[in-house]
Amino acid sequence: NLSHLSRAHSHGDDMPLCPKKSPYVGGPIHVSFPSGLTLAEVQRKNPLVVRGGRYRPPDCEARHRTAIIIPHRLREHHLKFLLYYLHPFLQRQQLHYGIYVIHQAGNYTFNRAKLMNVGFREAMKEEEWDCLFFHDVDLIPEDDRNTYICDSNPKHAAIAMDKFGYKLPYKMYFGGVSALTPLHYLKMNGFPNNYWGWGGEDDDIGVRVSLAGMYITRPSLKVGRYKMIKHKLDKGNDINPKRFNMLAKTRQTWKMDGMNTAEYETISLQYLPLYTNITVNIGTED
Ligand code: BGN
Repeated sequence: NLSHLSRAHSHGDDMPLCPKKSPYVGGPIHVSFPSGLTLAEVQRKNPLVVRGGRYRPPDCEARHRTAIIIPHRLREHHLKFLLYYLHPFLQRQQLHYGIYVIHQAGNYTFNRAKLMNVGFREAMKEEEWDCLFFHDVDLIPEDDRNTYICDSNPKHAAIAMDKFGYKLPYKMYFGGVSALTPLHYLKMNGFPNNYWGWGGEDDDIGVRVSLAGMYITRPSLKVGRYKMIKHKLDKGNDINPKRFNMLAKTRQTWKMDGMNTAEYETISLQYLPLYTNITVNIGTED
């Protein structure tokens, strides 16, 4: 009789819904970056995470299904720390979740927002996620009460980052970590595809939110705290000089450029132990 083997991962109708407030959620998290940490160690610490970086609470039916989308290139070092903190954090919140890393192939200028569009489409192909967290690879949440679920409107979660003195740098800031439902995402036609290099794409996304008739919600400054892993400006992600002009035109462009025009070629899809790795060719600027 092998029935005991499948118990932990069977999700029949008999399981109770998880409580509204998880009993495992604490308060502030002390974030440090232990040297010598390996992915094998992260794996060992998260035995209930299954192939592709997916998890469901073992003893109750989750109320929320959250996909984490992480645009990435040459930041394995940051990814390791993020996974180290994020997996236990999401488990303490009793979420059904999956982590997707969207890796930009080649060495053409980085395009964070377009990678998010790829992540949205690929994640939604696989499961009925009810919330997507668009997450920079170098930001670690510092408080358990920063719940990774969606609001009735698009949520900006990274309101208080250490590099900005734990304050919002400016009122319309929408960078770092944000959370949208599939409906929010489609309503604003996703994110822009044409911001190559650093800067402005997050502001464009913030403008889209209001052009689509929505508004930005935020956790409190106490809860929406993040530590950024220190780094220099990446090679292949130079400051985008066109960002001012593009940002001035969002009102004219948002319906013509976004989820409806995101073209890319999937090079590989790997279900790794701690995350789903999707490598894509997103082309170049025309
Ligand atoms: C802003 C950038 C954002 C960036 C924040 C925080 C621009 C557009 C020109 C108005 N916006 O200045 O992309 O996330 O700083 O670093 O550069």
